[in-house]
Amino acid sequence: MLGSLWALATIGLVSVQADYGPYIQSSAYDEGEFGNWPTESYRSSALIGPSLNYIEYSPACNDGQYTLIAPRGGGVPHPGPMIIDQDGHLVWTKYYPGQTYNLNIYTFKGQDYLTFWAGDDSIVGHGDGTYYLLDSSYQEAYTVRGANGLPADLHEFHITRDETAVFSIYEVRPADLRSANGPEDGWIWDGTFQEVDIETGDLLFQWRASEHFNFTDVYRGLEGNGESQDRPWDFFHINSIDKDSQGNFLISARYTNCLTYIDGRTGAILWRLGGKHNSFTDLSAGAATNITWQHHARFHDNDTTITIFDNASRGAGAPTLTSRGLYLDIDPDAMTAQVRHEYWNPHDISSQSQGSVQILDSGNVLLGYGFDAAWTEYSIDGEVLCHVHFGPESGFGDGNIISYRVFKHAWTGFPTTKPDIAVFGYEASVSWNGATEVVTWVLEGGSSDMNDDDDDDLFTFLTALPRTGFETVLPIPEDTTYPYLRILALNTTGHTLGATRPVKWDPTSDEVVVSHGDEKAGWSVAQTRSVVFFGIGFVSAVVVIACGLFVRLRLVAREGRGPSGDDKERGSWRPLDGFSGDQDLSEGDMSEEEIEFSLLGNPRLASYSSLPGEREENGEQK
Ligand SMILES: *[C@@H]1O[C@H](CO)[C@@H](O)[C@H](O)[C@H]1NC(C)=O
Ligand SMILES: *[C@@H]1O[C@H](CO)[C@@H](O)[C@H](O)[C@H]1NC(C)=O
Ligand SMILES: *[C@@H]1O[C@H](CO)[C@@H](O)[C@H](O)[C@H]1NC(C)=O
Ligand SMILES: *[C@@H]1O[C@H](CO)[C@@H](O)[C@H](O)[C@H]1NC(C)=O
Ligand SMILES: CC(=O)N[C@H]1CO[C@H](CO)[C@@H](O)[C@@H]1O
Repeated sequence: MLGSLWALATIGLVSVQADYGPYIQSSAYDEGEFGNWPTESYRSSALIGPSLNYIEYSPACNDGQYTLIAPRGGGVPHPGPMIIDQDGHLVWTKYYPGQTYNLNIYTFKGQDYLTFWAGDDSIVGHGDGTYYLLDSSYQEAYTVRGANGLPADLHEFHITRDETAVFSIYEVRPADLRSANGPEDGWIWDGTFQEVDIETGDLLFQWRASEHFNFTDVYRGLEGNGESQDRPWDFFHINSIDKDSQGNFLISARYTNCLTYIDGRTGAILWRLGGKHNSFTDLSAGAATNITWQHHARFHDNDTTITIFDNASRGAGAPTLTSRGLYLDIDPDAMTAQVRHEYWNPHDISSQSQGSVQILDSGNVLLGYGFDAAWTEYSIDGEVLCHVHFGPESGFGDGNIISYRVFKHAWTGFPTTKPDIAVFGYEASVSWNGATEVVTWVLEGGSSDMNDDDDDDLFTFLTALPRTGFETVLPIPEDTTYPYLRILALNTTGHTLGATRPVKWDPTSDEVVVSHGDEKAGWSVAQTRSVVFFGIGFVSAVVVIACGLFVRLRLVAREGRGPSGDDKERGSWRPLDGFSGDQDLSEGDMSEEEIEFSLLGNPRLASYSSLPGEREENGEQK
């Protein structure tokens, strides 16, 4: 038995990962050879996953947390929030109508929620939509909109330490624009923010820039706007809001080139950092206060420091200066500001809009480059640890694939759907959108497709493999005679978290059988099968996983393993010094054993899914 399990593990390990995985330092990727937005596709799911290019990599980025982006742009057919694991594989995505921005995770009343904005972003650079809070099963626990009917804008949604929500609003209002050489009866997009109670939607505080700022305080001219109600002047452009322990607010507004600290009771301006009325003495010879078109200001360290993404250049003409992350020490008694750390990218990214800075739980610092499809994880001192492209560098500034901000957090997801399964020939592919806790997939065979009241014991263990990537491919043992197959999802302690619907299996059929787990039909999954399963399969599964890990360690230890298939850029994950994606590793350099591995590994998903006669079982695809 051990022998056959070993063989299984060996086969399984190389064909276990259906996702291709990230590119490593691929210049072809960055030159756009794989398209405007390189993606992964899967057999068992119609979702599109990200295809990343790791330019720099360090194990210091491996904290087990997930990267959060909201891809959108001209090259993104179905925008939506997206969770990516630390090896670059899709974990969860969902398509929303309109566009999505600002995917993040907050703890609210003791529970973790995914938060993001979705809606219409076509209103000259801002939006009208809804903020969503999804719980750990990806259900909408709360939605938040602007109070008093004002439009909820895409630039900010932040849950404060008081467990309230603050967010941005762009409201069309009349204004006397004579001080800006405009008409007396002019129109503005007023820079507004609200603080509301998340559960009731009650308005707690509201602030309007036009009531506190002079129109001469900004760095953007009318540029032909302001004359009429349908062409208001966006003079302020609020893009972040934070609240401190004293109940005051810190906001960033792009066209003021400053951060503004606002009294949380009266709305009065207490101080400004940068811009035309800078309140601070700059102890760093200008570097702490010379911010321009900045984004995403946040307090840290008991409100004694601030992080900022400096320079979303406006993009009119190519930006020449490089964007930076800033970590500032603020002394509001002495009114001094000083650079504690700066985060410069050696790859010279100029982001003409958007962007973010996050101090991670690990102490590293993550920058999202907004309009340019990149994120970089730095040590706190500013050393680049990981630098990742999620779109080709040749397309930076083109807007084909962008993410407003990029965050990284711990997350545990238990979807309410069943896993998705696709079966063809002697391979069964399985994935489960959003399930973070699955470590083992168990293939079972049965004599009938079962109904709700059937006994789970009628299914028999066939094989088990560790989960890697979004989709895992399990080889169906050649001596299998069962006409129905299903796949169970197990967590680290061997408990069943879910099961695919049983699908009819005929190895001679030229049709791919697919069952999507988000469909309503079919029997429900028994949650407490672990005891029954334990006796039959769990021990075997543990042995398989142990064998698999051992084989994997051997593979990783091997120097210079070539990529597989006809795509020489890709392969399973390996350290950067082991393999550069642009290296030409011809098969001549590989041993027979290695070639055999490479033929088994990384099946071409495209040819699989384009087979004729593909059909859906259990109803139509969502
Ligand atoms: C606006 O301009 C007036 C007149 O110059 C000045 O007194 C006032 O302090 C300014 N307000 C702000 C917020 O800068
Ligand atoms: C601000 O200061 C930094 C550090 O001295 C410098 O690199 C950057 O170019 C300056 N930016 C502007 C807009 O002057
Ligand atoms: C945080 O700052 C406030 C004053 O701004 C101070 O009273 C408090 O003690 C500080 N807390 C910590 C943990 O340092
Ligand atoms: C595995 O799942 C079971 C059932 O949901 C749960 O009780 C157990 O705590 C889980 N194990 C781990 C390590 O999370
Ligand atoms: C800090 C920095 O590099 N700022 C630049 C951002 O982009 C604008 C517009 O291109 C420049 O004027 C700033 O100097």
